[in-house]
Amino acid sequence: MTTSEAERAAMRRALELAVTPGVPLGPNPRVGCVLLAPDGTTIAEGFHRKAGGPHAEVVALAEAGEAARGATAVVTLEPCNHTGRTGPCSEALIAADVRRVVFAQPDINPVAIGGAGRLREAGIEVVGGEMADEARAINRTWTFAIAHRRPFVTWKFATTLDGRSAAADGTSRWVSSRAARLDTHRLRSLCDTMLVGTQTVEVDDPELTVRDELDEPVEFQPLRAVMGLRDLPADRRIFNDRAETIHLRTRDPEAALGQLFELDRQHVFLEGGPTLARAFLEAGLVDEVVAYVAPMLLGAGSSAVADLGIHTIADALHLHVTDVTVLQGHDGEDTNVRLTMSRPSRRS
Ligand code: AOF
Ligand code: ZN
Repeated sequence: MTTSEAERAAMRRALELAVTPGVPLGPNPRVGCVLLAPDGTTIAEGFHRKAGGPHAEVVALAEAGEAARGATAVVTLEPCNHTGRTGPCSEALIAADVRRVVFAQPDINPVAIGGAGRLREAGIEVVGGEMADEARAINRTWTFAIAHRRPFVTWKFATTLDGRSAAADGTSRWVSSRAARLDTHRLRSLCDTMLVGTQTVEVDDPELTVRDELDEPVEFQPLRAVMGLRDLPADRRIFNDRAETIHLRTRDPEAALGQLFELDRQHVFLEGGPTLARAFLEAGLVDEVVAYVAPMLLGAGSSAVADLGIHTIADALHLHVTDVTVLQGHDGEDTNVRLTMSRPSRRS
């Protein structure tokens, strides 16, 4: 079945609504909905504000009232079919006597699936898949986490041009320029969890909060997670009251991600040291790499990742570069290059 020009325009608008600024990220997907009258004019709009709040369809139906009768609902995600934090949207659309539903991304969340089938059963025309790629892109990590039953992992590190994360004496403070540090905070704010190892907490004592240009903590703080078996001193900055913190008592990346998934976490920003990076790489649990490279040479010092046991070039881990950006600071010295790379895979 095909869609009309008015429905495609409504879908573009619904995608815009879904990413309304200020909508908190996770654990729920971003969803937008537009209700169209039979003549193609807009009756009502809605978007999902936060977990626990009404779904996009329900917001639009409430705004439309009686006018929803005979309307077409254009939604960025297949309407849900479950009673979770709120009731099923499939039933709400049926009760409102909507005639047709056009949705973008099929819902693969096991608890919510079946909306399209339920609507068809009730005699409603249903078209799925319209602009599905665009819808998936705005819920990239939600989609990944639901599909893989674990959070998406972005590993971030900063090195010199010769791949050193710290000098031989352990000092590392200025490997990242100010521009790179600000950029890191921006990327942190797009994740729901920041993960480091106990070693990093003991040695570097990072606060792991998201801060703005004035170094003030922003409103929505990701969860701070530290993994490892050893006990940590309570006075570490990660335990301050600026954000929530959890200590995962495991050294196993898969177990840590499993626990985080149980906590509804979908995007982990891995900021630990070389040992933690190695553990995740060896487990095949790094999906994206963000590297800040400083125009500096050290010639000695620790590397971004510990020994992976690769002795010959044929065994190297390969990455695909997806973005290269020069981060220019206020003076010429303050420059880093950010490289974003996708999932490494071993060449066979
Ligand atoms: C949303 N917003 O607009 C739609 C969703 O947390 P619950 O119980 O409200 O259910 C969340 C699930 O409902 C979500 O993972 C997705 O599968 C489905 N649809 N969710 O948060 C919406 N339409
Ligand atoms: Zn719903």
